[in-house]
Amino acid sequence: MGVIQPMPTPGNTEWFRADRFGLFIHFGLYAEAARHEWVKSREEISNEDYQKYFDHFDPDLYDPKAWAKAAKNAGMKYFVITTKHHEGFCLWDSAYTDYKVTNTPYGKDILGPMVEAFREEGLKVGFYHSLLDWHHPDYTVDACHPMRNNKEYIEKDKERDITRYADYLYNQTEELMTKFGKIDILWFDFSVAPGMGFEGKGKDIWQSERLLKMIRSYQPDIIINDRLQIDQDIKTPEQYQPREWLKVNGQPVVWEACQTLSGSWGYYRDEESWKSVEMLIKMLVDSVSKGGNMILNVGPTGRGEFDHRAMAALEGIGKWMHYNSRSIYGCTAAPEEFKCPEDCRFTYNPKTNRLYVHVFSWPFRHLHLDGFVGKVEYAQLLNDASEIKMEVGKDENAGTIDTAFGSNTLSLILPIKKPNEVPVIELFLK
Ligand code: H79
Repeated sequence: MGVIQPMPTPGNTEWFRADRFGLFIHFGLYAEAARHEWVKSREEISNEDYQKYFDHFDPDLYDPKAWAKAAKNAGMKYFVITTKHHEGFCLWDSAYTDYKVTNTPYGKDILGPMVEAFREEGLKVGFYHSLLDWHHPDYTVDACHPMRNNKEYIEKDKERDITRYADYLYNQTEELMTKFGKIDILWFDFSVAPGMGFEGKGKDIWQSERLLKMIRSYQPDIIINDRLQIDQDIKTPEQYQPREWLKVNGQPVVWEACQTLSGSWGYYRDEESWKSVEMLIKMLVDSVSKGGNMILNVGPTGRGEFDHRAMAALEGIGKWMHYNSRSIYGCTAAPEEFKCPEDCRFTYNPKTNRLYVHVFSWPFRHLHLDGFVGKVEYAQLLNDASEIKMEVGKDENAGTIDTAFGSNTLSLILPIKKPNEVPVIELFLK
């Protein structure tokens, strides 16, 4: 059947396209400010004033095994951790900086134990690494920089040598690629647009070609994202759901929507915009229905824990996944010949030839599938394998179904009560 295949890429995305669901973790000094991971830029905080977060970084409750269990129970198959975010703080014992976790009151490596714990739970390992660095002495000011309005700081750009920063980026990336075993994903963030009278930063500044060559020499199959300004394995729409399978030059590509629980990525205590479990499940389903993945973020607290709101979301999704993950793993967009009814999303498993109908708005009694007559061998609710009866072109007055849909309309007879947040009907195709 006509299943869309994305364009081939340098790395190996086969497992990634089957696993579909990952956990993003944003953990750094900004967890203590607890008001967005961009707090240093948003509030234009100097290095000196930001130092208090470094001096008080002590996530005493940090238990990577608990994080890994929470991810696994939510149905996530891979994770991506911020090794360094834009603030410049490093979660591992890098040889190239003192601005790292081992020099904080916590005093221990965070990254190594995390990698180990997630691997133990069977999750694939990904590293996020910021291209921006608001702490490095050679990193010049740009439109995103916390010191973009500070004349004195900008004046010193003359003494800054961005090629030294490029070497730092290279050396640290090399550490990440060589000291933690097999790394499955490398997620760079991001190339800066010009603005406010400052130049942008892209592939020439980062020396992206050189970086990519080195990364692939150590980790040939690794999946690399698109933000070095040279497309590699995945496109990464941030905080939006694409309207259709993401395309580059008209060709469908491998893609992953990165999404938050509440808007920010770092722990934000007072944020009120937490998404419901139902919305989060729909976003995951929507991604898979368009041939993509979703990576959902948790920003742990300064104590080193997933807070109760994040845990409740993960547990809610996990409960749904327990009954319905068959419509996610190994699934992709349905062949185009199948017309999706209103308020629904299709996913399709090419290996089993089953089509999954996700009903976003539960209708009264009937779900009509146009053009499906003769194509479905059996239908059931996925969560409990209860049969869904099917009828074709019954006379409206005689009983059950509106004949206006015609004889090529297959009508599914639904229970009155919807079984869970996002019910899934499994269609065994002929
Ligand atoms: O790590 C998470 C975010 O912190 C990071 N990517 C995810 C995974 C991210 N957030 N925003 N961006 C990347 C790009 C945003 C750039 C802008 Fe701007 C910030 C546009 C507007 C505000 C730079 C600063 C340009 C204008 C002001």
